[in-house]
Amino acid sequence: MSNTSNPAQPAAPGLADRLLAGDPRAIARAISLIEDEAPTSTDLLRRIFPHTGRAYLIGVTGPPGAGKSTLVDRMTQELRARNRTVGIVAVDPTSPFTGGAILGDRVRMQAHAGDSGVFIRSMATRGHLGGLARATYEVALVLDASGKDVVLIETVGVGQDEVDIVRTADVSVVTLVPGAGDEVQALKAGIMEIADLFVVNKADREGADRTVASIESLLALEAYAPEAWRPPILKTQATSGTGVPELLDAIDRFRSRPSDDGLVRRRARSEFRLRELVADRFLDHVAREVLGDGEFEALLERIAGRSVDPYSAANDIVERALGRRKQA
Ligand SMILES: Nc1nc2c(ncn2[C@@H]2O[C@H](COP(=O)(O)OP(=O)(O)O)[C@@H](O)[C@H]2O)c(=O)[nH]1
Ligand SMILES: [Mg+2]
Repeated sequence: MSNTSNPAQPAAPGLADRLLAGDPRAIARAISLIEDEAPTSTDLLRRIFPHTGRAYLIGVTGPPGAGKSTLVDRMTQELRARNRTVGIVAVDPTSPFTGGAILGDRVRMQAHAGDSGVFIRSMATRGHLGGLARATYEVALVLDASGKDVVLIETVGVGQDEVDIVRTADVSVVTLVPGAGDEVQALKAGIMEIADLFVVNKADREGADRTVASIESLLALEAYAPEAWRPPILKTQATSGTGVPELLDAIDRFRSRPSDDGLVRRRARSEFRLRELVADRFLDHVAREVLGDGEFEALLERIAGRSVDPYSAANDIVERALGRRKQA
């Protein structure tokens, strides 16, 4: 079902060590193993996990064309100027298909080529059986283990995948552009709950202040405790870099906010991943050892036809997996 189901296959000798030493080729190899859901990737992740947790994960999300890639590039420049190393994961469904995004990414990669303090990787959005959010998180772990101080995760939109990806990060930056008033309304539900900071990019364009105002009016509806973090709204112009230092300063303030919210978030993330892994492995076990060929599919049919309810079906499967009941 996924790469995590077979922990036995050892990773290539030396790969983890080279990765931990920051070798770019080892980083690239490790990411490929994760993307391919290679059985050895689990062993690799297990080896590197004790060396992770040091990087700060910054999620940058927003609609296509908002300027996220440009912004991430500028943030990277600024972070390098501040002597921090940077890993970038761009999860952009347009990247593999549209020349524009690929070209943009190539230009970006060239801009940082030769700087061993930066590692950039675009992720395909298709074909992740274990889920895109998990693959993204695992790639972030690799970059973390390789010694990057900051990992920037660029992702498009506000679907469930993206919300899960953003939950992976320590801080989420939601990027909007002038004239996005309607968008702000539409994004309300998904985005409001995950945004730690808002960026109104393309501030050189008309209407930036109106967009700021519409985000503010949404924030005004939320009840913030006096000591709670209230998402600031920053105006940037990614093409020139205007506002980017202020954005990074705001992220630093968020990071050092006087609450244990950061720890709570990391715990929640661990819980999410652990539950997911346990569920996956259990389902794998069920598929291999408990259910007969085609039984799962047949069960789905019967549930759809209302001859079985899913609660009884699930109970039955669990009982059988635990060996408490013989197959009917
Ligand atoms: N006018 C203006 N254009 C920008 C700004 N930031 C990005 N762009 C342009 O917006 C387009 C989309 O940018 P991109 O970073 O690829 O957006 P993404 O799809 O969100 O990653 C590009 O043509 C950028 O040059 C900005 O601050 N002002
Ligand atoms: Mg982009």
